[in-house]
Amino acid sequence: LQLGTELEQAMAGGQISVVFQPIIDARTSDIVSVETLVRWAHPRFGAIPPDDFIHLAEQIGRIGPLTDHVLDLALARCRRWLDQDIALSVAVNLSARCLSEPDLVERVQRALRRHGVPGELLILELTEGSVVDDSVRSSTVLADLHALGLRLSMDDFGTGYSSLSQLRQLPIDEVKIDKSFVLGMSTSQGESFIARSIIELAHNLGLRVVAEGVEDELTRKLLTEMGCDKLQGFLLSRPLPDDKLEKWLLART
Ligand code: G
Ligand code: G
Ligand code: MN
Ligand code: NA
Repeated sequence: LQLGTELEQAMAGGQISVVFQPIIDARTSDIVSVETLVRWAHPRFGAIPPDDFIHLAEQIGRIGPLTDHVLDLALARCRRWLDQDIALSVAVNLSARCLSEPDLVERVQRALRRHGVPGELLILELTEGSVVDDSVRSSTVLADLHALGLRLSMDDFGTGYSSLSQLRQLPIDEVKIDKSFVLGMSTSQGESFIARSIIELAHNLGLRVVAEGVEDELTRKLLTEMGCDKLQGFLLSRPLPDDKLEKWLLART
């Protein structure tokens, strides 16, 4: 819990940064968006994995400020890309707890305004668990976020408990097939079958599909043949710091 008190300081002191992982259109290979992933470079402990400190931030009630910080870094970059005539959507992960913060919608709206980024360029990634929560389902938070023009993406899809009727009723725009299924596709028929089923199901509900964890050409080929809309994974690119992403973008145009 010592780390918890250091978190605030870490944000102010620039120890918390973000990297961006490209997401490409499966058919054209054009880059369509990037997923923002938070990093903590601790002066004594080195790189602390996000899974560790996000959990910690949730426990000590500081996930709100951390999310705002990440959103701020992501939208600042997005604005700079816009200034270079690059209209790249940016995805930010929301932890389950964020959805029950009463001022979330207002904070997201303010952040978009502050950076002059249209809502259309922001994607919020939600976990299945968070939208299954009764209080979230019965609230208008998802609809209110959607009304800002941004897109909602269901992350880690296939691992949680969201039902078909929820997918249909909630204002979700896309699903991300969990990497546990995608990683096994080149060696296991079972995983391929799951991926194919998710794609078909999502398309029937009018949703786009992103596959994460694409690590090899065979998987890329299979997913593209199945009609998967977008691809993300180490085969295409690892998460990159801003300057490396810019080089990656330049090298592809
Ligand atoms: O970044 P990495 O590649 O190690 O991600 C590990 C986990 O941490 C993933 O589940 C990812 O969704 C989560 N994660 C990364 N950045 C953020 C963030 O800014 N907010 C939240 N809530 N989760 C994040
Ligand atoms: O939970 P979420 O989907 O937001 O997490 C994204 C996580 O997936 C990050 O930790 C990111 O580094 C990781 N990731 C992205 N692409 C790949 C990949 O091709 N293979 C594996 N094993 N992990 C990946
Ligand atoms: Mn994600
Ligand atoms: Na995921």
